Amino acid sequence: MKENKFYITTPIYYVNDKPHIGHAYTTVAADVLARYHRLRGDDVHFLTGNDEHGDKVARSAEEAGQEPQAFCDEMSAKYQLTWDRLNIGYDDYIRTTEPRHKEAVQDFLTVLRDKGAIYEGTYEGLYCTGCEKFLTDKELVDGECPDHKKAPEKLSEKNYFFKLGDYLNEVKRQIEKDEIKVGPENIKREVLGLFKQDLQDFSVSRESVKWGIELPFDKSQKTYVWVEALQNYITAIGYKDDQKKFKRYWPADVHLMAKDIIKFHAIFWPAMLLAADLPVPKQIFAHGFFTIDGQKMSKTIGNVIDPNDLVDEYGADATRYLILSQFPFGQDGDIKAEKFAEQYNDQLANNLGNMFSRVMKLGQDVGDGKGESDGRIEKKVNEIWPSFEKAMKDLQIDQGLEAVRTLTDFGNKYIDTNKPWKLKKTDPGKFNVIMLELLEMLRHIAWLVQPFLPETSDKMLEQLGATSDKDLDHDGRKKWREFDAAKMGEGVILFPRI
Ligand code: ME8
Repeated sequence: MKENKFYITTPIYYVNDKPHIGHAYTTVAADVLARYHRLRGDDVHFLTGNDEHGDKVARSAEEAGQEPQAFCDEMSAKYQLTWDRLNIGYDDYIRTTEPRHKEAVQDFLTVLRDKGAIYEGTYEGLYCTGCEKFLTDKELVDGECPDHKKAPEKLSEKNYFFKLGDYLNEVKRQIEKDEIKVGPENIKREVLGLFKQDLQDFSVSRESVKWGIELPFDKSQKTYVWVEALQNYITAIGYKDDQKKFKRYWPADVHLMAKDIIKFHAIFWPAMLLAADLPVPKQIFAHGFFTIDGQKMSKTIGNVIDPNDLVDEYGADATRYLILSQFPFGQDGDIKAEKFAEQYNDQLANNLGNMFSRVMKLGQDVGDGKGESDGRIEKKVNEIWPSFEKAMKDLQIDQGLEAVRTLTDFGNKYIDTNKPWKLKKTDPGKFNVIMLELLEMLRHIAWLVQPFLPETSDKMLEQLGATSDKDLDHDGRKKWREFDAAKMGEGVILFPRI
């Protein structure tokens, strides 16, 4: 069995609407990290899925004139199709309406109840179905939910509560000590700040909600959608029915999300796990929340970007790249859709694409006899790998991409300075050595871009005659070697200019 396991998750997305570029951002990022760890030879388990219960989904189904389950099936299929089109290589897809999830949730809740972490009470409050949560007076703006621009409903009902208070000190301690690593640093500070507020016991059930999982110890209640949703991270890996798998992958190495749902993940979820005597996640990372042209993405404004439209226009790889390279991973930012074409041309067609074409074309003329190498290309390649790997291990995806860009920029400059097309006639020995080194650099680039641009990476390796590299391990692929030009192809255009 492989030594290192790497279990990474995305949030499970609500099915009340089809996927947009925000969902794609997290999912592509998780896929890139999963692919990177697979390259390293880790035993990767990448989980994504859909959150299908609760009033919000039930109401959307009603508006669509469908039964909730049929509606969920249709919407979940849209997500899965989008992920297929973006080449998302998840290992498992969890839907909260699946029996495996429902049964495991009931087991988990029984454990919490038996351990005395759940008690009965009454809840009165203002509930926003858009957020699927009770809001405090402080959170309202002019009596309305600021996110959904709707007045919340007054609800009073019998409820079961989770004794959050019993676990807060321990969760806080673990976050402070990085036993649960919350990142990036500003989000960790924000989360620690939350402990200063009045964090109250939260309810784990709803009496009025029909579309949900029955509480195992009170059939009049459905499990609060957030409480069961968080459990997907364990129900999917066999918490109930496959202890071997569960022990193999739990705790999660990374829960990835945006900061909108960090409180649920960094405070409520570890508290529930502690109550059940289960290990807590190792790392929780919230990337930034982005706006489109300065505004929050919304159907009403009409600025929602459908990732499928981007795939139609740019293809899967370029869309993955464009989505991820807008701003530093972990920071908020603004996306300007009209800039995509420009970025595509600048960074993919002209930079990586152009260098690949130039080197492949000139490489056709490599002959016998080699002059002396200045060693600069090999040195640069050997420098890039560690900075790339550090960035990827630290979840600095944008820095990983930056490392690749540094190398392609270096390559393009090296070609401009050394003018191999001239050397071909004046100094064939030097021409040969430079071209072989540039080709070897391309082989490294093919591996560096693999997590981001899997199709492009395959095309590059094929053209370079290096597909047998796939049989090597990570260290073998990273090793600088003498390029074998005998097997190379004639080159292809990786990114046609738009
Ligand atoms: O919250 N910028 O589901 P959801 C960046 N079902 N990321 C964005 C984004 C944006 N503008 N919009 C959405 C839920 N996202 C729950 C999760 S998990 C146990 C339950 C991404 O469909 C980002 O990952 O509202 C965010 O955290 C998630 O979509 C919210 O997805």
